[in-house]
Amino acid sequence: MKDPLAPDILQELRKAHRVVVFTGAGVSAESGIATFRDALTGLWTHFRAEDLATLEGFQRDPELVWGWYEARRAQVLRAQPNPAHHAIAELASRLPRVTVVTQNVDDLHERAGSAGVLHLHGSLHTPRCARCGAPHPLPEATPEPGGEGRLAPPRCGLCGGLVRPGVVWFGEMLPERELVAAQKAALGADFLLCVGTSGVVWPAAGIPGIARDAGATVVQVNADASDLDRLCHFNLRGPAGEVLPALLSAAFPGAMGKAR
Ligand code: BJW
Ligand code: ZN
Repeated sequence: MKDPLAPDILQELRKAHRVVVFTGAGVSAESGIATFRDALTGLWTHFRAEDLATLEGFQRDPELVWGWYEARRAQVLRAQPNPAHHAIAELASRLPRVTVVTQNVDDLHERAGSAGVLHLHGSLHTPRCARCGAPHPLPEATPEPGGEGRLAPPRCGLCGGLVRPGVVWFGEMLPERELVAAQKAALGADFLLCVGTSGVVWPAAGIPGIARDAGATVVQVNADASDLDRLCHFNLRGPAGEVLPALLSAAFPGAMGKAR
């Protein structure tokens, strides 16, 4: 554990030219979006990933899966970016090149002002046909799920197939463009900031290691211990919405004027 204001972290951050910010569910936790593996509140503590986050689960019970994802999309639409998202967006205005790589399926980084975010696990906002792959734009308003949160998925206008959430489920390949771009950014990074991820889901979990092996300084911000603790040069323990603004304003006096 290191003090976020430790001079060595600040110096490394100030002199960085190519920064990667690698985020997971913890960055959105203070916006009221549940994480996956936190002991009491994590989604996988209450729901079975095999039923809800696999293609087989969707094929078995499309109404259960579509209803669950639409409820989560509705929650994200009501949520607001928190100071962690704002600090990450502001970092891009302080340093030459900042690439945000997220495992999250929400759009809170974009709504905080981050551009060119690489979404390794897709998005709740880009559903597509499960049969032909055609995108299927949805209205902003989400229909009310019926009993037990079930909801019939829409049908594709082109082929009549069922529309599925635009996220990456277990056993599915990550989007190639995003994964390659993220790995390339990690290879070229001199500083990688890892925020709010347990680091257990692959291949995304390999991103910090790629940066570290290529010589980058790797700093983790996490409320708890994670699988990435040993890999990181510095571990900052605490809520991202507090630690990141503190880190930013210590590194760049005057930063976070509005958001803190
Ligand atoms: C805070 C905080 C605060 C809280 N401030 N911090 C065995 C070994 C290795 C790999 C495998 C294996 N068996 C199977 C695999 C592959 C599998 C995998 O990795 N499984 C592991 C779980 C074992 N991976 C895949 O299947 C991937 N595809 C793939 O490998 O393709 C190739 C292939 C194809 C076919 C056959 C074989 C290989 C796809 C992975 C897709 C993951 N999808 C999900 C769901 C997305 C849709 C949805 O949203 O429903 O992605 S799972 C879920 O986990 C989601 C997340 O993006 C992902 C990562 O979770 P994340 O973000 O780290 O959240 P948490 O909850 O785990 O952690 C939160 C952290 O925040 C914690 O550390 C807290 O402490 C912290 N925190 N509050 C700061 N306020
Ligand atoms: Zn179709």
